[in-house]
Amino acid sequence: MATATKKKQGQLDPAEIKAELLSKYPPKVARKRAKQIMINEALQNETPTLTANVRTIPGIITMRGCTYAGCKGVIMGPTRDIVNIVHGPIGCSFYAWLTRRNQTDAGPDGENYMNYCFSTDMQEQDIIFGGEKRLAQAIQEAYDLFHPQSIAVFATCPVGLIGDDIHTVTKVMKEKFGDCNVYAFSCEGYKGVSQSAGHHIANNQVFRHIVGENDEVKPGKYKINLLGEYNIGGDGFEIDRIFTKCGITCISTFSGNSTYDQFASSHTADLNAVMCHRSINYVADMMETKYGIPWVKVNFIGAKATAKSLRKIAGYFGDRELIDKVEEVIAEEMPAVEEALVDILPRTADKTAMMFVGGSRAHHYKELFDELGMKTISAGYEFGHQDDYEGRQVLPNIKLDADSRNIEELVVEADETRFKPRKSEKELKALDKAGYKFKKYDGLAMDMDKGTLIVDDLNQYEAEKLVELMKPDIFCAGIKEKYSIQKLGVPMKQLHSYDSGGPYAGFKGAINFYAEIDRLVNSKVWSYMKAPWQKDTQLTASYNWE
Ligand code: CFM
Repeated sequence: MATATKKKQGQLDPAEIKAELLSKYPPKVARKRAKQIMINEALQNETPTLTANVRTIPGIITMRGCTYAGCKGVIMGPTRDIVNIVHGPIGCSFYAWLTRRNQTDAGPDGENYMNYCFSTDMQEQDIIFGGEKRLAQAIQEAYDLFHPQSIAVFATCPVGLIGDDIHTVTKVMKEKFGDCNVYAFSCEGYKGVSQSAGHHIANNQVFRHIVGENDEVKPGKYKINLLGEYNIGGDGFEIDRIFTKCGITCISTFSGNSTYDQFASSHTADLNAVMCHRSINYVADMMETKYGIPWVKVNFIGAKATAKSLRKIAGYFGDRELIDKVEEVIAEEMPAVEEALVDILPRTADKTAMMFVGGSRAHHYKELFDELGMKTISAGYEFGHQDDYEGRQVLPNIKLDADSRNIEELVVEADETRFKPRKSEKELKALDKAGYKFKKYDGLAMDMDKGTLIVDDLNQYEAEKLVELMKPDIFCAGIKEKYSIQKLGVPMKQLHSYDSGGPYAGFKGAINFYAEIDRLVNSKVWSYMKAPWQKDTQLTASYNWE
């Protein structure tokens, strides 16, 4: 055992903690992992210092998911009126069915396929003789039963391995139907190193097959798209409530509670507000190039962040009417938030948190912990890229590897008739002078304190070790981590599914989150984790497995 563990808890410096995490590994693995563990300096380097978006070392129990999960589950899963058919063995569908808590509201049209699980249920004979006929049959059946506007097909690993041509099948079916847009995603689980590759594949196909399909201009004065918001636990509903109150029209959300038509007419909006940068920045960039819609980074997690994001949107349009309305809404919503904090803050202040979630939430939720007076002592992503950690200024210096090159990069050009700059050169200059930044994301590291630990693709072993060494008051990750962490006597909050809670976005969401964290970090139950004989030296006893 390394000497570091002999020191008392809380006395270890970050370098010792890093050394301790690595000490268990064989030298080659330790060298690789060392590059994915960064003692934060909060610098805005031009060249990335942390390695990310690389393969997990075989044998390590990663928290990551697969490419299919990122495409079918994350980006397309929350759409409500597109029939999403999984081409593959039933397991891939079953385990992607209703497992992410995206909420939907069917609205007046009543179309909602969220509750269904559509699968081609491939069998051995399809693997041997090919599954294209079975896929065509499944598409036909879905069309006959539901007559949806659109059907999407998702490839699972075996489909790629046997080489079914899903794109030709969907093309033929689209032509046959004439009134239903059918397209496919080559998002086999093995396509990339994580679900992040699936986001990119989904972005490409949504842009190629849906965005721009409906030129009808929708009513509304201040029209935006909200990109990278998936309505987990109703977050999107709370953001919609706030937008409506402010008079902001959301043409399309990518993709919480979204419809086919929202995507199809999203190019008519005047601003793209990007919430989760990792999962959807490709669509934002492509829409800017093709249609001239600028994008800004926003965050509706945290009351202050919500206010800041609303001001950012209002500042873009620059109309006094909207600016005043946004201020009025903030003034109306904030007292309840402050009131909640007056009660809770004394119980949460100076406590510590750790967060290891996906590719953006560790950053977003840090805002909520800041509001609770809690320090984020260690954080990281499962599948973030270097720009998500260190800011988009490192983009030109990220070295592409074979895995990244494997994912198609669409070549996009300005649309001949529909490209329309939303702001004049003069207006852009004025905005720039006022400090308004487009296409900018500073990443997680900038907001983390100096000396905190940022870890990419944290694994099961390191998670437990970190908790043991740093003893946070709360640990945030997903269901796979939940119970192993709680067995260590530390409360664990799921930030993917919210443990059935939420919403946590917007003003009302912030209040919900404060109450939830207060309940978790101040619960007495954690003090009962040790048996009496483990705490009192006068007693001797042991568990029967010892
Ligand atoms: Fe974006 Fe997400 Fe996330 Fe993500 Fe996800 Fe998710 Fe997530 Mo789970 S799109 S990167 S792939 S914010 S499902 S809604 S919680 S890992 S941090």
